[in-house]
Amino acid sequence: MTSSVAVLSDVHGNAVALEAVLAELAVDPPELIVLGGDLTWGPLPHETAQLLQALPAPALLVRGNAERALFERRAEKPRERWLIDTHTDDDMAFLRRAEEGVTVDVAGLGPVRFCHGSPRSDEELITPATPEERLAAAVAGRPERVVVSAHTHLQFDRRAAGIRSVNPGSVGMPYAWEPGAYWAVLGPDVDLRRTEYDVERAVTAYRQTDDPLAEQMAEILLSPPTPDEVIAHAEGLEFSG
Ligand SMILES: [Mn+2]
Repeated sequence: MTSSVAVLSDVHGNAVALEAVLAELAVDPPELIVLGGDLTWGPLPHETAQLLQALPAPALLVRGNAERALFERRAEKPRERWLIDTHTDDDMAFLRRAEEGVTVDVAGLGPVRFCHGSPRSDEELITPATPEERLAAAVAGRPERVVVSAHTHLQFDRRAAGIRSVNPGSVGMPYAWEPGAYWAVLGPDVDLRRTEYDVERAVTAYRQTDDPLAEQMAEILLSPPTPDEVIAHAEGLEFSG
């Protein structure tokens, strides 16, 4: 039984945001950290991977669609080539610890399943508006009654389809009204967190990289899509990729 689990997902290479969350975690370390995937796929991949290798608690890694793309070394676009080239061998060795999903028995919550998109796909888009029927299909066969997903960059805590569907939001690329790094602590309840950090510093750091998408990533940080826009888009697609 684990008393407290910090969940950090979708860092997307924003080492500045991650640093702020880790500073908060260092003050009051959880028993365990679960990293929910899409960690280094962004403008500061190596800096992000280095921070993740010095966490203040033991960590389990869930594989996101971005880690899968790195492992497959798919490089059809300049951005993909840049990301593959920018990860060091050590960065890749760390990411290769990632599992498709992990289950942790959390005090007050019972067995919790952590996944990236949904238990059945790292590209499934689960939002607070996902119809109960699709949510039930997405978790079919899983015994856990609490399912923590990521991937949509939306923070929520919802009871539906006989489960508690939780998303900690995104540390480095949130789709939210308020700027900041979004994450969560589980045990004994679900505590959704937001940590303020210097977004301008992240934007400046992005613009100093050779990331072909640096400017777009900076613009998303400065004016992200609204949650309503993201929900409408995601529910239209159901699966990304
Ligand atoms: Mn993803």
